[in-house]
Amino acid sequence: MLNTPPHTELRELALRLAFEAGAELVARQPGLSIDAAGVETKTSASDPVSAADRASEKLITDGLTAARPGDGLLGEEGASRPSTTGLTWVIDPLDGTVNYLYGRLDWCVSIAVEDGAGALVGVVHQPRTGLTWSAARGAGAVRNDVALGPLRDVALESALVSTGFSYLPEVRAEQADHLRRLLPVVRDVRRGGSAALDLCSVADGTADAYYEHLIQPWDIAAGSLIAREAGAQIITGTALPHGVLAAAPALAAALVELLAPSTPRRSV
Ligand code: LIP
Repeated sequence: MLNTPPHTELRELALRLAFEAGAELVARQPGLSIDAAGVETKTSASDPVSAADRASEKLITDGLTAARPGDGLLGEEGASRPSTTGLTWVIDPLDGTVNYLYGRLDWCVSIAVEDGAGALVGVVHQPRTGLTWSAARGAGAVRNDVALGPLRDVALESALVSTGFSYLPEVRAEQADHLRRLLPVVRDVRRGGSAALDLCSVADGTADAYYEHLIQPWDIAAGSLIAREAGAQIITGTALPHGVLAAAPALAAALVELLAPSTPRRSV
């Protein structure tokens, strides 16, 4: 059995580094914009990355390496290291990149650590609002130290549903088909631009559900644990191929039935 430190030590490390990275991002944000020099694109013309993303990831991975050199790393901006301890850190150094580059407040730092059974600890920190969500597997979820859950399990017609869209144009056309089916039967839809914050909105009740197709593991690693520990069912895999859905159980079942039939296929 690997000598895994108690949740508290891992959670405190993730919180410390999320706050440090958040401060770095806040300091850099005024000098950046979506069309600033140095902002590049990744998977498509609408998928930006900046020096701020990379600086945040370096700050986090340097801190993790100093504290826990044997742990694995998986980061959105390229961090990758196999684990010798059974633990791997999954990092989105800036989730909500487009929002960040437009000078908006709705972006965050997302850090999770996983073992063989999935996420063990998750932290999502939104510097511009001072909100921080965190959870440890089996130990519940909090937002700024206030315990989260249980969730309202509302019917479809009363559900406020968050979602997001791929950066790939061909996938977006298919995702629009989902929206066409969803809009007439739910209370309303929100598109926030950060999967991590969307998952935390389910955890704290500021949304009833979140789903998205073709999302990346670093976008959802921490937020999925936080939502689950607040009482949400997290559906991925065969029930929702290439996607993730978080909601209270009955609502989750109703949404999967509505969404699963036509699932966007990965772009070839
Ligand atoms: C974002 C996700 C969001 C998705 C966006 C984008 P990024 O991640 O958090 O849910 O809809 O298209 O992928 O690019 O800001 O790290």
